[in-house]
Amino acid sequence: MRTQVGIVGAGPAGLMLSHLLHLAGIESIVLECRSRQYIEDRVRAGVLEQGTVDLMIETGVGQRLQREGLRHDGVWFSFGGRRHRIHLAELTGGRAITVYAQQEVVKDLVQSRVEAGGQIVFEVDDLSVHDLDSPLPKIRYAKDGVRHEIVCDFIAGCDGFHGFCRPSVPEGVIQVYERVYPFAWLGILAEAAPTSEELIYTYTERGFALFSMRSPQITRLYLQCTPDENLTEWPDDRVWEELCRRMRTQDGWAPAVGPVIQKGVTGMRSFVIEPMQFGRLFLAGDAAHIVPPTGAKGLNLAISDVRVLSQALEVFYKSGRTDLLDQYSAKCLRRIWKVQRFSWWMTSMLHLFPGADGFDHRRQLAELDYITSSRAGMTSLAENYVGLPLD
Ligand code: FAS
Ligand code: PHB
Repeated sequence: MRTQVGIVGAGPAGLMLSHLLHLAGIESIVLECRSRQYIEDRVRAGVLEQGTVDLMIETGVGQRLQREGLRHDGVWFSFGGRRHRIHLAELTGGRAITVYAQQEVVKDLVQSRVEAGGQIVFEVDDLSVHDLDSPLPKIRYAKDGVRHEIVCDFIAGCDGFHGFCRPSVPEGVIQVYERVYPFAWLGILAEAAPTSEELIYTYTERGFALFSMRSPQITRLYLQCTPDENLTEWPDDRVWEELCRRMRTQDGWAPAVGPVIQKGVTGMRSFVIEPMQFGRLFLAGDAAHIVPPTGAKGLNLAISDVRVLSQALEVFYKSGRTDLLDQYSAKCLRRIWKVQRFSWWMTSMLHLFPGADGFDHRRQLAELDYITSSRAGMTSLAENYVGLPLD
């Protein structure tokens, strides 16, 4: 088989790349090791930056997002038993976040690719990449026991953190920058109508908690736990008791309790590789970087990577110019490190670190007091939270 761009991974990065290339008249094949059902049911992120929303609408895959997405012009920070609102839209010239689940983004992109006759091969295994530093890199894989080879002009490694493409880069080429946090998030989905219309980030002496949602019927909640937390020790009523204990505010607000329909623990790390390219292999999304979810940036960063890559590939195919491809890594990394800084800062401000003492607690409270009372402080947070303007 032959294609222009071979894409490994049908997550938000791989699917959006295939969609953008299609709009530019560039052919691609997406290879995914899971089934279509699995990737469309996988619970992950839930917050879209303004730039991600605009891109989906501009490129014709935003209809359902516009109908079902929940636009939020503000976000709340709760500490000392009181909630404080940051008016995102007022502080950023009308930009906001939209709550729309990652699996819905994936469904919309798969649907659009399939309707446009795009090629997505699900349930592949034994995938490998070859001749990355040649003009014709290759992807080999098996499907239903039959081996296949795709000859490409370029390969996009969009196969996530645990994927195959990054480890395929020869030893010594990639520099890794990493921070693993000494805590994790226990997250639940619950059939309970959200009792707040906007997200609430909560700091308490018992640890962090986050109130989010997926729809007017479904609440999404997280609480800080240990990295090796044992879920069997967290029956639903204990989860609710701890969530309400951390989140309840002096004015009597608390999340509504309801049946828990999904529960999981997500580890937290900051991870970046440099460069994000080796020969004709371009890495994007979680394959190249991980952010702790406190800043709600993972999905959005994956989308901004492939926006840069698709523009560079379009210029290459239209004019033969390779300068934008050569600049891909540096251009993405400039944004990635700003987003890493914001995600690390939100994580450091809102979580309890082992060994933290009274000084740390007072300092975190002072930081929260500053960002919710200083216009300069809240503007900086708002600008980063809705998504830094694209270069
Ligand atoms: P993805 O991981 O989404 O997609 C990679 C795809 O490649 C997957 O479909 C995988 O099956 C496939 N693949 C892997 N290896 C392969 C192989 N060898 N061959 C073929 N296919 C292969 N971000 C937030 O902002 N908020 C959140 O609440 C949040 N929650 C998260 C919870 C979890 C458990 C995880 C892991 C991440 C979460 N994130 C969250 C971050 C998340 O949103 C990611 O940033 C986002 O999925 C990145 O998209 P991709 O880079 O496309 O990678
Ligand atoms: C979510 O809704 O899943 C969510 C929201 C905000 C975050 C992380 C996750 O910071």
